[in-house]
Amino acid sequence: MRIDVLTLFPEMFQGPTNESLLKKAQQKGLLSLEVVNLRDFTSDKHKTADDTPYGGGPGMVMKVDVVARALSSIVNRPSSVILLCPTGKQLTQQKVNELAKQEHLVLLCGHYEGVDERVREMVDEEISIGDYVLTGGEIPAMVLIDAVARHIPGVVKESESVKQDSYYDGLLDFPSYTRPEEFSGKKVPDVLLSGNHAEIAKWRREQALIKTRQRRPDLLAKANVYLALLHYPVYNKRQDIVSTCITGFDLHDIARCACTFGIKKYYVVNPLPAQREFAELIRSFWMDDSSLEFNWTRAEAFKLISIKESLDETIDEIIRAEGQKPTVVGTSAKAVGKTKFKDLKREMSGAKQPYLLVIGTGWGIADEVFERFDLILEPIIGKDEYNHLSVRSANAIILDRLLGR
Ligand code: 4G3
Repeated sequence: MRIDVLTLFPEMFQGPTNESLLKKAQQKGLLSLEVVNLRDFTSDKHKTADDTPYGGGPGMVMKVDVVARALSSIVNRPSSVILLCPTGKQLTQQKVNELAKQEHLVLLCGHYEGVDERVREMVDEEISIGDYVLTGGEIPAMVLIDAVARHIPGVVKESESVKQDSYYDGLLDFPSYTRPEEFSGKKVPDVLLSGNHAEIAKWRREQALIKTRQRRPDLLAKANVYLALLHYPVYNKRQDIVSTCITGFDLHDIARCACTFGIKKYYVVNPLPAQREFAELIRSFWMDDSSLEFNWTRAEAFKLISIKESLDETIDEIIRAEGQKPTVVGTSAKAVGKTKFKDLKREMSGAKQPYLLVIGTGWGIADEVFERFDLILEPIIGKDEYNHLSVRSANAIILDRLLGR
């Protein structure tokens, strides 16, 4: 990976990037770090890189022309130009993992009170390392370099150790111990000395969960996902657009699956009034007082069901509940979707924003609905071309891939 840093203070990078793992990464040729002095791109004899703000006020602003010349001096189009500034999007482990996949990054370190607003149009993204102000973007750039470099294959000795990091799988680290076995009366937990690897793995996972629940319950917050079972407009066998019937199986099985995976609401979408009445009847039957007592797990699942006339009405209800439009995710058995399950899983687990997963009945969702989708999931592929899962089975697989542990 290549990283170019544009800064007014290149000396600041001397120490931190020339020790330990970052030094080794560069020696091994895994990381090529180029620190460029912005002052070399000034145009007057005083080498002025900053100036007073138009409109008055305290502080200095970094000049746009200096930054522009420095950026155009970089050969090979970089994958991403990043400005480190307090108003950027916060750097997270997820973001680090994304950046680590890129070939070439350019990091622009703002200084003083900031940069000329027109600089922001020249960068691909703005990143902040946290909600506080520093004297410059240099330390944030070093933080980013360090975090990203750990993910270049070969930099950290055991790639397993990166996978065990805090945040990697959304949990904090489990506790670690090394010799001595007893220190000031405090002993290492017996299970770690047992040699039973299965027991040790189980204990570590439990401890990570306990610690995360205590210290960072926000990390365990569930993804914000809604589900819609669409009965119209869908195709029949002859490619006519039809409305399909609501089935008892789909109400029961998908509701229980939705409940198991923490779906917020399961919308059953059908424009036919008689069909909706039928679904309401089944719903109220399984949710009356005696059922609640007799089979509360089923009643619990049925609470998730909401019967709607159209996809529009469904999306409107989510907007009203969440205060924002959900990302609408389509599914199809045909190879039209390009979004990988594991990518969407990652995206959803960190996100606060709502998602609406749309699953279709009949012979597939009509083409006109696909324009409404922000993303379309890749199809589920079995052993060969035979690809006729029931919507209940497909839903179970999809929810497990996206929301299962
Ligand atoms: C204002 C980044 C200040 C605008 C930079 C650069 C904090 C962070 C600066 C600008 C910074 C951070 C320099 N302070 N939280 N100061 O990542 O472009």
